[in-house]
Amino acid sequence: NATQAWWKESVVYQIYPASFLSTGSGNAPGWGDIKGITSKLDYLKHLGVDVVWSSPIFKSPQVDMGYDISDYKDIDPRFGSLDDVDELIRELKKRDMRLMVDLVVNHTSDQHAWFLDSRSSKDSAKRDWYIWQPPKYDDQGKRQPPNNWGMILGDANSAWTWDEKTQEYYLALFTPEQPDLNWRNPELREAVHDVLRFWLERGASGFRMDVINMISKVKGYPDAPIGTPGAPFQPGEKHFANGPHLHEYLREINDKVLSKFDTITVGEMPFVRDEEEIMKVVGADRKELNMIFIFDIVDIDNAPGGFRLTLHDWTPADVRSIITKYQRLMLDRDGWNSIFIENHDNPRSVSRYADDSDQYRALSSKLLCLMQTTLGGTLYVYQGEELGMRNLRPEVPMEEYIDIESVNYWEKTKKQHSGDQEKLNFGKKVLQTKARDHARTPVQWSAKPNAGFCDEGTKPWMIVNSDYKTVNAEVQRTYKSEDDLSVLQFWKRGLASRKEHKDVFVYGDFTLLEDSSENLFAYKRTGDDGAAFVTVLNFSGKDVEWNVSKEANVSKWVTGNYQKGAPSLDTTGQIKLRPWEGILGECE
Ligand code: TEU
Repeated sequence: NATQAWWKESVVYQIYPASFLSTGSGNAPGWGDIKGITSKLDYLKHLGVDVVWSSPIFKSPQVDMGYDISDYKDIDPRFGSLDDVDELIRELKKRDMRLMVDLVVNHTSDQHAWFLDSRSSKDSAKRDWYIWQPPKYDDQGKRQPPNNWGMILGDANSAWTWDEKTQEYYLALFTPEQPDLNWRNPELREAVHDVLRFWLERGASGFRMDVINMISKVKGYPDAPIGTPGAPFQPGEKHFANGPHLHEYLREINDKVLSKFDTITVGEMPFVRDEEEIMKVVGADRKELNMIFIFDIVDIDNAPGGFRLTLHDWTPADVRSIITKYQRLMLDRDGWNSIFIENHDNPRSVSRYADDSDQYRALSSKLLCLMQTTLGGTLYVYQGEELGMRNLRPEVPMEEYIDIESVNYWEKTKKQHSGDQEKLNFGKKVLQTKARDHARTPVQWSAKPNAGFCDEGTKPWMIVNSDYKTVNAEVQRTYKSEDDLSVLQFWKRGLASRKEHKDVFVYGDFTLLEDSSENLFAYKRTGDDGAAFVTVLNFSGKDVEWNVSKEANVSKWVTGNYQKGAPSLDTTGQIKLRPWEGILGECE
């Protein structure tokens, strides 16, 4: 019986600003801009969005697409200006919507004034704002980094970068251009609090906190366990994810800043699996964060102990058990969670968890919509997900994969395996399956050139998916019939129904109804006043039979992604679900 709150009921829509819509108001042709976001607020409002989270728009050399910030209080001219943000906030407020800012404070850009100062000399007043360590020497007397932690973004090189001038290494977990901040330093923490205040006072309503569980590293920087035998550098999360002072730092943020405003907060928390650790952050009584992004579902295809760009077999039953685990955990222990299966760091969900063939793309996108809109928690929709946008097509050459992680990975693969066609093909397959690029192609607004993302004569910063003539917002806005709703219209209905029955879908109890079938996921959601719904999802391209149990107690099937037919199914006994069919039933 969680207490109600606006941030629990909100639908959050994530915008990747470079790829959302280019109006030409920024200074970089072919880049999306802030005015582009503002111009689409009516579209988002009609969809059912309450909060807009934009990935970073701050000054940045854009080594990692804005996740390398060089000034937290100014806007990158590629996206526009502070005035444009003020206008965005005003226009959001007019529509009773809010802005969530992407707060990237585990690290800065190496061009941030703080880092330039820190690296200028060992005596710099900001030396201790970053993580500096003397080198180690091996048996041959060769200089080595302080430990074996590997860099996260793609090339599995050292996470430490040598600084010639001051003869020490600095820690940079993502790329050398993203040095990690030293949160042990109280002045640095103050400076971060100041950044939060700056944006809240300007009218933002909260934060998505980038890799916030990495801000506390284990003292002494011990070596990571060997996950990939033979590799010189290893994933070091054991010593930097959910480190010793994380909760202290989060509570300090709450105490000094957040508690003075009415905010929504979500922490990005890769690697964490431990339930106690999770509850310490999102437990209702903890005063840390409202909720976090748990990575189990988006990491489902990672090799155990490996980096993200690896492959691993999984089944729909794994998705079912992960979802069930967290639905129960939050209800049983009074915590709160986020629901998401897409973001800018992952492939498109329809390509990954369902079937993106022309035959099933729309249908199975709707299946994923039905699932997400009927699960408990705060719902996050990623731009283009509401259109059923899919991964880059397989014929797209590797040169079009331009994300830093993909580029580093592909360079490393070519170097290590030149001449070994099998290994090279595997590398390609990894990127075709999992590259972050898939989520970063321009949003497909229409069938016009460049999918309506930017002017016809301008080259978009990144390749447009070749399917834009059939997959775009304009065609999906046209209503054909009840039996032929587009993915966009289906999302709109799903979000509206989630709001109408929020006691059930947002706050209600969760009961798993099917846990033995290979491809079926069926659950019941029950509100405090007894209202209840049952969702049945067929995660396969085959017909599947299901026995509607007494416990389900369905009085009628109200809708489904095939539209036609669902309401005529039996409410007891054996029913048959068609390929990728999802249905929703109302209970007695
Ligand atoms: O991502 C953090 C993160 O650990 C992953 O999602 C990461 O992209 C993946 O593991 C790579 O293999 C956040 C941002 O969302 C991402 O875009 C940034 O690159 C990263 O932090 C650094 O700021």
